[in-house]
Amino acid sequence: MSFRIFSLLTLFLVCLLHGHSQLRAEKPNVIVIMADDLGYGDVSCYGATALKTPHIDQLAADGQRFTSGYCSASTCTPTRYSFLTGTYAFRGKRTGIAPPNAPAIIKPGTETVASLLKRAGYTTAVIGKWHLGLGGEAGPDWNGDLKPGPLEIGFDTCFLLPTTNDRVPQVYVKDHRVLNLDPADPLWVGNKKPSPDHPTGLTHRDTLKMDWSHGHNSTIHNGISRIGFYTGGHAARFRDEDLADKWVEKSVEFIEANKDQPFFLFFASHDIHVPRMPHERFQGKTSLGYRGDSIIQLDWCVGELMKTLDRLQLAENTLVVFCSDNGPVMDDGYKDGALEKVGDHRAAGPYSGGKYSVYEGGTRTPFITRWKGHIPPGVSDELVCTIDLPASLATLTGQKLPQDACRDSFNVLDALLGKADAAGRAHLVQQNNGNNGTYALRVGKWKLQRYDKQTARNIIVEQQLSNTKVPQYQLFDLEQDPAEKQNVIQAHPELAQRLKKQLADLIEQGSSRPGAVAPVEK
Ligand code: NG6
Ligand code: CA
Repeated sequence: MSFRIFSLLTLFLVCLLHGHSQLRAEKPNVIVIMADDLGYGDVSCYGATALKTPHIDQLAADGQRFTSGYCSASTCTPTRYSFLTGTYAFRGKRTGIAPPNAPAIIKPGTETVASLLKRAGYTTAVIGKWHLGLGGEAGPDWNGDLKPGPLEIGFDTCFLLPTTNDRVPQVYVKDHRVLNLDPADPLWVGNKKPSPDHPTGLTHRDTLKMDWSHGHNSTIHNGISRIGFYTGGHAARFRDEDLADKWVEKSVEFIEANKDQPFFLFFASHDIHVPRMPHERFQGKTSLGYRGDSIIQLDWCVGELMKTLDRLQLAENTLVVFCSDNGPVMDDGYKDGALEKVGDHRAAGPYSGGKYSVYEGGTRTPFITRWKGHIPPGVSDELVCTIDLPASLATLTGQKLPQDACRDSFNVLDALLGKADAAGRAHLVQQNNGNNGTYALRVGKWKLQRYDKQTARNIIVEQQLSNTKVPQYQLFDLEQDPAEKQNVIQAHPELAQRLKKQLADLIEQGSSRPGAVAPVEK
């Protein structure tokens, strides 16, 4: 080959590679790590001192740590629904905490963060807890094809815990099937005792390795009784202790297989939801009991994912978002010592409330973005929410959203990327569970709470769950009173009126994203 041809070829290759890297720069890989029931104050970069979370802290040190980062609901199913669809869960049907045999809540054809990234050329996966239902109206066909599910709403592949691990069954779902299911031992799942002699947390309580405190007293698996009943599927069942390792193993496989093209991974950790049963190597590692040990396990998972990105030289080509699906809870149905061992640890940080509550502790959670070389390290006070990820990632990857899709998702990309002077949301509606008339509206420093049933749950998270009587409306000044202790509604009647109307409008209008319209009801 002549020197001239060689030079031209080299030049051509350099251009090609350069062009390729420029293209990649606009389509970084995206990993959303969603923790389960992790509170604002549960990790050391948000103030925890009872334990250390070095890997999550490192993410924060390398990226933006948000002080007003939210999930949209204070329970799992509605937050996951609105993170994926970009639409407030109270607009949807059956978006409250899903029971074991729930059908798929997000209908095929719905635009999701996964479908829009898939359209942009990404390979998409969800690995971990699903809890958004599987199957058609009749519910999941556990021994057949479990669809519709994630694969019908934009995910190329999935490896799931189908509901949440305090609910039956304890099996993995890979794409459309229960993994390792022996047809000779079919899996049955129901809400009635299948036979009079079926052992439960009530009849065999003394055999349990972790006792229940409320609910959670039906079928026993791995020495832990659950919500709901099941029989069969023995070869498919997993051990609670191995869940985190499995999520990491499957995620590393997925990242390795897709290292040369853009990928989206929704890493849906089950930590630190009940039953908290971390791997033996994490048990006893903190003074906080299994709740704290599960936080250490979650931190380990984050470390493993980041090591994988480093090993494959993907850290500068991957946007990582770390968030939680709702705020903290101590006793959520099992006697795991969380309440007794909490000491000075404040799981919701300076905030009141936690899981099930629209006080800040219910939805204001750790929220970190990291994209090495693209996001400057720092702390951001901008208001951002997991519901904004669809519109923001659509902007990042140049995708247009259909008018009736992602109806409450705001493009806050610049805030997520830590750009100077970038603004987050102007307002955010919070909810607790399903569509039950409990809402809050944050606008700037003001927070309006609305309770159509006039009861609020669990205002001090480090206490046993309780219901407290509250007025229908309360108003708080989050700047003066972040813990929402002083209801100042009497002192600001006009402001309260305005916020009540704004909240009612946001609920009734059917959409809040500029340009979006609610679909016509059929
Ligand atoms: C509640 C359960 C709780 C937990 C929650 C869902 C009882 C008494 N309580 O109904 O243990 O499973 O649902 O949590 O059964 S979530 O994080 O998935 O929303
Ligand atoms: Ca949760």
